[in-house]
Amino acid sequence: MSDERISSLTSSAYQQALEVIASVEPRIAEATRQELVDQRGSLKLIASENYASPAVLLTMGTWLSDKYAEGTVGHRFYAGCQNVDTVEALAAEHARELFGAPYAYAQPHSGIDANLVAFWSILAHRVETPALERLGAKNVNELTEEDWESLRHDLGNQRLLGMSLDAGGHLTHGFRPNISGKMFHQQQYGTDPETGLLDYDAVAAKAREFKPLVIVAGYSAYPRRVNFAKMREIADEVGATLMVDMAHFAGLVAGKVFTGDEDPIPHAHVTTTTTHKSLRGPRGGLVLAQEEFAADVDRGCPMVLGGPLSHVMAAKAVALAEARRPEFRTYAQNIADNAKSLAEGFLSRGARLVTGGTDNHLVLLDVSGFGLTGRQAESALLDSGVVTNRNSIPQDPNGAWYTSGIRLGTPALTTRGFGHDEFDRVAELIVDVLTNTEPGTTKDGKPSKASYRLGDGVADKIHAAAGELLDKHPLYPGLDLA
Ligand code: DSN
Repeated sequence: MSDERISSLTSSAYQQALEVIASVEPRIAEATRQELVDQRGSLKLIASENYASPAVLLTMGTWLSDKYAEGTVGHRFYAGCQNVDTVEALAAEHARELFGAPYAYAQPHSGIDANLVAFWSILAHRVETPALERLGAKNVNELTEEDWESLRHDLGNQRLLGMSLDAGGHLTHGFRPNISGKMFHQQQYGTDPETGLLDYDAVAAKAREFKPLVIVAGYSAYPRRVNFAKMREIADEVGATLMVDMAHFAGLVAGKVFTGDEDPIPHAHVTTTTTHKSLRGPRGGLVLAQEEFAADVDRGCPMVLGGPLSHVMAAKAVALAEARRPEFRTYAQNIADNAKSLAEGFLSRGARLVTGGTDNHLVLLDVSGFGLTGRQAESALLDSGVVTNRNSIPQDPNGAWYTSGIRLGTPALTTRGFGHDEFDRVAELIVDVLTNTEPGTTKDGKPSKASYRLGDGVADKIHAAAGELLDKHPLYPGLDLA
């Protein structure tokens, strides 16, 4: 079908949908319409966001949402799940084919859920199953109270080694305030203090000393590629299970930008991802696993997940089918090329980047050189129509709330068609805003980490310049909600 025909059908579908919604709660119809206006009119640089296709978005708005289907394909706790079975089986099939994974589980509602399913599948496989075999029981219901207490103690006393938050890891990789940092005894590996790069020898030394059951690799704010073959060697040496969280870079894996040692699928025992970041699907999660973990991952619902979101699984199937098309590889390569252009744009204007650059989809800009905290920079940029998020940098003196960094990613604007010149201009606009922002003071005149003063006229000037770029690359062209 032609792009014009798709736009025209999408336009009528949403005009009518919003009219129906407005007949019940007009404020929701208005907020939905306004969100499109806002996303169209700003530079979306949040590294974990994207714009899904109309086909993916439309798939989410159906009566598949009305069906309960706890369990797995062909083995549900409710009657009448034949269509959900079709949907879930197709989502899993597309995921297996796209990533070359032996097994895929499409139910997780989010990345945190996908990681919980992965953790519990590893605990089941490595701790629970051997204990049941040893005790001659089929399942935990057959255990004596005493045996159950002992198994429960073992399940709750395992070790996890993950990347620290300030080095670019995710809060679900053993960060204390998250459940992963509470259910496991956790330790964290960081990056080299000089280069900001992963030091595999240091990770190996820590693993040898700590002897974790699980090593988690993957990141949400590390601007470099990871050698997953090396991470697997480390895991094998200490008898750990390697889990990779590829939520941020799944699109680069799907698009074959990350191959060989940089492709986590053949190296990890279990790989998790979200589907809405560089993969450009609906908001949700996926777990991919080697065959030996499949049966335990399949227990995700009802072990740690509520009933599957069938409408979202359907949209995952549509997005994964899109990602299997040849043009997705071009898109993925453009994401990485554009991140390099953005990085070069900053470096050529004297800004400092963590690790000195990027070879994935994101850059981490150290804004302390502008005399600002991440929070001040984030706010000044937002005032100027540039949507980013503040982020800790390694050994951040401003902690995880105020931070010293701004994380910027290229997946969304690459979807809009931005290329090298546009990303260089984006870097120029950001440097302009930060150069013209001063830290503010608290009510009693002390230095503030939150308040700021943006120079007169800067916000309007940057809005206008951003608008010129955005107008050349319209979002959902032809979709008219007026
Ligand atoms: N919130 C996602 C991110 O921005 O990286 C990960 O949870």
